[in-house]
Amino acid sequence: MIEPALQLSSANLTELEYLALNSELNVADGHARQELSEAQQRIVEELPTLFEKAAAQPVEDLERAAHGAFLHLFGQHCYPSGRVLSCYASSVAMEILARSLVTETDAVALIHPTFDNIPDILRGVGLRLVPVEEDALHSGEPIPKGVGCVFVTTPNNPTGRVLSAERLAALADECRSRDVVLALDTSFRGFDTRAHYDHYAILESSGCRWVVIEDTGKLWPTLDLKVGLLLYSENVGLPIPRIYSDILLGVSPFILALVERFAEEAAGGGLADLHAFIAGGRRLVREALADLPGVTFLDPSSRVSVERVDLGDRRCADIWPELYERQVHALPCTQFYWADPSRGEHSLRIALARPYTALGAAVRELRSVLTEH
Ligand code: EGV
Repeated sequence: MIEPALQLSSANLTELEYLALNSELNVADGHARQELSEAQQRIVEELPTLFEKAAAQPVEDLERAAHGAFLHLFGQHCYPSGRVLSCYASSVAMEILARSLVTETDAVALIHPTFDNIPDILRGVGLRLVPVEEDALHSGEPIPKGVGCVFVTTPNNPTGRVLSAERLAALADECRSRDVVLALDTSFRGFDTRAHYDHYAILESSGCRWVVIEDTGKLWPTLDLKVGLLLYSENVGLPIPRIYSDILLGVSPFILALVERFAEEAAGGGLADLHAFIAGGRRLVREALADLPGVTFLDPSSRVSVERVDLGDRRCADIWPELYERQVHALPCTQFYWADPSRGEHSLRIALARPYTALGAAVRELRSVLTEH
């Protein structure tokens, strides 16, 4: 067995998520692991028919239908339907963006904190990163000098903070006048209606150079059958389609057909049910831990499928061995603070897209560990 303390300090977040995969008390990764709703179960029962449909239809039609159903579900009506690239995952879209950016710039301003594979992918191609604090972003401080791109995760992971329409418009204007690419990762947008204003209407009318990464992977318990979407402005000036072609020919038409069906079901009421389900999980976590001395919830208005818990004086590293022993896996927030890990030392991220029984069991164990510290 690997030494737990060693794993905690040296691992990236995804490596910690691997450790959790076989545990019933896995509240680590942000993937959708709740039960299928009845309506979703019915889609799964029809998969052989869907497979046939996917095999029979031209891929172009399947792509257009899947993109439209997914993006309209969240109010994204003005997306450019001719510039949407389907990827195996949003991280693959991210890699394609990173490789494209490095052909024309050496530095990116990146939201801080955020999920660590974003800075890791950007640094992986040799880009220098300049942190932009969430507060600075939301209060409208000018973007740092010397960068070729501003990258914003909205709603952010793990904080759930959403960039408002007004701030997006101002940022897009600033990017246009300074000739900086504006890149958004909206992987968690499905959970928060405050992120359902039409981002593409704002981006397109600003005239800035922009890229958006969307993700179908966080919402529905489809066993990681999902796509990441990479959209870009006509004037983006980056070799995005060319680099896409280096990496893949396209995604499975079956998955595209599946995305369309799940999006249709969501539009017919499933999305509202999902929002209520996540809100219920969040309540469960807060009610189970609220009376513990020093414990607070850092993101009171968050609606995304993860919840940050501040541990007060306790450090993640102090409780990690005991959590590990009980097979409870949550993420330390350390690595989300990619420019200053110490700021995440006292908080944990708990994934909410789990059956209530599993979430409840994990939080009860966490409570008992926190009580002893
Ligand atoms: C989250 C992990 C990677 C990512 C997990 C995630 N994927 N590293 N390619 O999907 O919030 O737990 O986004």
